Amino acid sequence: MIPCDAMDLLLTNLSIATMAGPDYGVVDDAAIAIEGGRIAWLGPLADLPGIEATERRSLGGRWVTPALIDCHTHLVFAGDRSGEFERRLRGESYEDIARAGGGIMSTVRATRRASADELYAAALPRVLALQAEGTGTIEIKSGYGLDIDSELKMLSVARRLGEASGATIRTTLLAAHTVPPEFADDPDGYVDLICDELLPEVVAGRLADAVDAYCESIAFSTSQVARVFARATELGLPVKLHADQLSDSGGAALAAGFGALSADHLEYASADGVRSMARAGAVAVLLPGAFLTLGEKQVPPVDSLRGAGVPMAVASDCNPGTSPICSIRNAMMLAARLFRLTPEECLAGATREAARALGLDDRGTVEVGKRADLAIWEIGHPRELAYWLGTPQLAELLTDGHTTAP
Ligand code: DI6
Ligand code: FE
Repeated sequence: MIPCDAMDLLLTNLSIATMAGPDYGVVDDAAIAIEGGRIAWLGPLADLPGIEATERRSLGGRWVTPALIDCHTHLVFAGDRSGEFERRLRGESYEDIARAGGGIMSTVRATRRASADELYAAALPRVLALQAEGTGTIEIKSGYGLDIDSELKMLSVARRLGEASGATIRTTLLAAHTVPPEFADDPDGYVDLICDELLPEVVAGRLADAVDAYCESIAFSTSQVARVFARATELGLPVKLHADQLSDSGGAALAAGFGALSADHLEYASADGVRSMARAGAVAVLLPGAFLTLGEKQVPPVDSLRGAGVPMAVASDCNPGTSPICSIRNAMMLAARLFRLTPEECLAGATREAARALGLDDRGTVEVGKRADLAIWEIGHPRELAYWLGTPQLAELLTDGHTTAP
């Protein structure tokens, strides 16, 4: 459709990987018109209708993709777990360290002690690092508080990070991350607290956009997760799940049964779990940073997921225990090398499918009507985005049509 109003911004002399069609949805020699923070027109420059624009910019042949989306992070936390990494390198397992009071609980102790301002100051550089490499939308989970006040504190800090940075922050309540020591003898009592007190408060304060849980032998059983998910659903919040990371706990099928937005990790997901996800339209969020850091051997069933038509997202899982990687670009390269995703699947996984994993249908591709969340790159081809490791290639990040980085 040819717009008749004046545009805010007209970008010319660029190539687009729209991610809205096969082969990256490439449009060469293109132009993009932005109006009111939305994409109003795009196509070959030769087809550009006579457009009035407040600002016109030539991008000198650079590539434009949807802004990246990191759909699974735990980047609000305090403390340091590098000592645990050393212990694991010497042979101790993640589960043994967790059972001995380390692991997630180590970060919980530090996060409970930290003030909201301290948490905010520690997390802001992580948000800025993601933005600096082209990320416009970041999901942040709670889960290192594990009591009402500390979980609310984490979610409020996450909301504040969005206001300050210009990134869209989507928050997820992960109170069912591990059983806190106060409930060591009564894990179901902790699940009651989540369902009866915490979830209603979070909903009343509009502090979370979704609810997650950690379904694993060292965390919560499928029946405990089901209680949390039933309550979240009743209160109108979508769910997602840390599923089948260290063992086949039936997590993928459980998530699918609740119509989850996504099931994440999935190294040990069964064939049945994959089929249920395909039927439910749940996204598989793959987290190669955790796989690498834990020295895992079993890769997620990527061929089955692909064959069944399950959309695959890729995320950093930025957290101090299992994925000390504050980079979606690095996660993309690792997904290609370790999980054998194609570079195109990696880029789709950090844009289109990541948007879907967050339930956001207004971004993730470059199409008319979508938000003008665009990353502009110094690259020769979009496959390079899943090829270079730790190499800055971002020229500019636009969110809502405005420059957000560098
Ligand atoms: N995501 C998680 O929530 C757990 N593993 C993962 O990949 C635990 C994170 C942690 O150890 O702090
Ligand atoms: Fe995680």
